[in-house]
Amino acid sequence: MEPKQFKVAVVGATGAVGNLMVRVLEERSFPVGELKLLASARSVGKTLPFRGADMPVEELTEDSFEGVQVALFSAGGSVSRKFAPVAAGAGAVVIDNSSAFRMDPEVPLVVPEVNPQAAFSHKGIIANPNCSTIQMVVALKPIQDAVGISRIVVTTFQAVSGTGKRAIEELRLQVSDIVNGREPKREVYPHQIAFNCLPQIGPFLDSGFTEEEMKMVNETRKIFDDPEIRVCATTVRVPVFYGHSESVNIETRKPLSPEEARRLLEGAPGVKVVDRPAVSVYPMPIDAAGTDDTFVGRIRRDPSVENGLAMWVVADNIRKGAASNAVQIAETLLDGGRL
Ligand code: NAP
Ligand code: 3JN
Repeated sequence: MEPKQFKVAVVGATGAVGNLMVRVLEERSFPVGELKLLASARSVGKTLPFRGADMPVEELTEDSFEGVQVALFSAGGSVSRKFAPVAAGAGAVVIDNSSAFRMDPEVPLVVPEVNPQAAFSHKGIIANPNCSTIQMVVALKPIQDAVGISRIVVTTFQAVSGTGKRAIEELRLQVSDIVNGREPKREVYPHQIAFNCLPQIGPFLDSGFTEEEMKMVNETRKIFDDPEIRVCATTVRVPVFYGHSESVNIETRKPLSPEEARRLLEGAPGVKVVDRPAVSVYPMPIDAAGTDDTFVGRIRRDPSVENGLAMWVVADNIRKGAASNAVQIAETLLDGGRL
């Protein structure tokens, strides 16, 4: 019998994440029988390579989803809010990269290494978490399972690719302008990003936290199915192209030594422990970029609290943090016989 093939749509295919979704579908040999690349009217006439062919980009419309079985969305929240229900209504399983449905109790929020079973309860839409949440929960899952986590304090160092293709270009141009003695231009971020750090990702809320910070709090609770877990996040944009880094401090419910934590992490799916401080070996975004693993190092006791551990967690934000996680969700459905 011929293996089953699927009609797959990628919405936002010309963007930083969508482009990579197409590449990841190819790299991971997802059984794509037919591929539909969708973006705004601006992109009609463009093509993207897939399995050696140049595939045309079409304009996203209400009629785009006829016969589509899997629809990967990454064109922002307003596009998802309008078109994800249209795609689901046409019979597709939508895997949505935006925040539009993440906290909807009817929509599973899935990281395959952490809560794969949640995917099977979908009603047409599955949400992909925020990139900063994904890498943190992949690293913390084995510890949560073994001893429980009561509190997380996290500071992120987020690459510009998380803001999309215009931000990648803005950092490149600003670096080039500055090293050549020209005044840097600023369009995407509120301040110069080259040679700088911005302690703001997304709009500020009345609480003083940003939206990005609250995504980490609320999504972690939903994915771990633990409304009690306390999370305090500070999210910072740094002049790195690819790869988010995170300084993570946790308080565990039962004691866990750094050695035991390291052993648990070494056996965890999707995790690579890189932790030889004596020879300056630890995770760095330049090494994580282009991979699908979550790298953990600097594992040590946090002596400032009882049952405290500190660690450093790095992953490619648009691969594991977005495109690869979305394709892995589709693979989870496929392997579970739900496609
Ligand atoms: P990007 O590089 O700016 O790309 C945006 C994509 O959306 C482009 O393909 C664009 O098409 C398309 N688009 C915009 N408006 C559209 C419309 N009205 N109709 C159809 N297509 C439209 O952004 P990105 O970095 O890829 O991110 C896209 C979205 O993915 C974000 O807004 C966010 O919701 C999500 N995201 C999630 C994570 C995560 O943490 N999981 C990380 C990054 C991004 P054109 O090229 O034709 O304009
Ligand atoms: O800034 C980053 O590093 C990640 C950005 C994610 C993002 C950017 C624009 C809109 C999101 C997201 O996935 O949470 C959204 C959104 O859909 O709200």
